[in-house]
Amino acid sequence: MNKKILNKQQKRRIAQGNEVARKNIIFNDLESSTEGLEPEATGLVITNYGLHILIEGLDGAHCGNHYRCYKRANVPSLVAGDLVIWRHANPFGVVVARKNRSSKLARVDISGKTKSVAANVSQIFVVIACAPLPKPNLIDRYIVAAEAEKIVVRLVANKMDLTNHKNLTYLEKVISKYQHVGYPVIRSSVKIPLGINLIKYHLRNETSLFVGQSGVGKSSLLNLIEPTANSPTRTLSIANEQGSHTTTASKLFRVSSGGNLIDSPGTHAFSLAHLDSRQLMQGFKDFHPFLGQCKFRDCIHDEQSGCAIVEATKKNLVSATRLKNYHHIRDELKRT
Ligand SMILES: Nc1nc2c(ncn2[C@@H]2O[C@H](COP(=O)(O)OP(=O)(O)OP(=O)(O)O)[C@@H](O)[C@H]2O)c(=O)[nH]1
Ligand SMILES: [Mg+2]
Ligand SMILES: [Zn+2]
Repeated sequence: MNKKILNKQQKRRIAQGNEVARKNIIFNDLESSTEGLEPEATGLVITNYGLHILIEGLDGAHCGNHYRCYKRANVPSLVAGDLVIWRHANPFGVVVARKNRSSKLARVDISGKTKSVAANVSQIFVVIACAPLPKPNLIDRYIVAAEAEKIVVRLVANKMDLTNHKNLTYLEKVISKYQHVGYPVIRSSVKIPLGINLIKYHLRNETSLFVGQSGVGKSSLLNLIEPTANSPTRTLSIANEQGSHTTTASKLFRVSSGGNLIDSPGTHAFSLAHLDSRQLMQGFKDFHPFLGQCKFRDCIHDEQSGCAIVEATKKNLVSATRLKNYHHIRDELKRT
């Protein structure tokens, strides 16, 4: 067994920035050695930097402090909000286990792998704005991902100071659609400011997650809610009014007025291919009163005659856009 976690040569190679060598050295040592490691303790994942993980110690002398850690190879993937068992060491601690998750908000990435955005989240705030204008298809996807995990959903309509006659009409149409389904909407602005105390109020005693298109102002809201967060923000591209993916990894912040808030990177797409059709329907709770009323038991709720949900769209009881989004998402689910 190695006496030291890292010898001089290994430290020099790491200092030279050889990332592959660094990963191999650390991993080999982690798997083979326990020397220099303090006893097991609990920790909270603040963020996953890829090569290492930033955790907050939750007990003993390490309580409230942040530590960089590697994880043992047998530990499943870690994301902001995960609770872990770890062992302190210098310069890197070691995560030895991940605790069971009460929830995980996940999507499928380009390579087809299910990727968690955050863990142990109790509510999500879907942030929308008048610039960039909201995409209802994306909003519905966040909602489905949250409802599948029984996570409370709230919407935040940010940048209210930038509304004009044209974009306000569209924004209010979107807002009323989701209010009709039963989702609360907070109107906010970082510049005026507006709605910040209401968001803070709902953050207390919860672990919350900000999701939304790039550039809607998630990190700006976070910085106003918790100035010590100091999360990077960036101006929208003037050419297309799109954000530039300023936040690159989900990161958890302790809010001094109460609660944990996880800021996540903006997305232009959010694939839900990992869900099954039952979970998908869970995300469309405005359809539920009509289920069982379709003419055919195996109704796929499209234009076929006798579909009670289609009929409901004609009476404006259900949004036709939501039904269209339901079909979009259903078409990409794995066959279950
Ligand atoms: N006028 C106005 N501008 C805002 C408001 N909130 C954010 N912004 C601006 O919008 C731009 C994008 O804000 P960010 O906070 O970086 O957006 P984000 O949602 O975190 O973006 P990603 O990290 O890329 O997902 C910045 O230039 C902010 O200053 C607001 O309420 N009003
Ligand atoms: Mg951001
Ligand atoms: Zn039907």
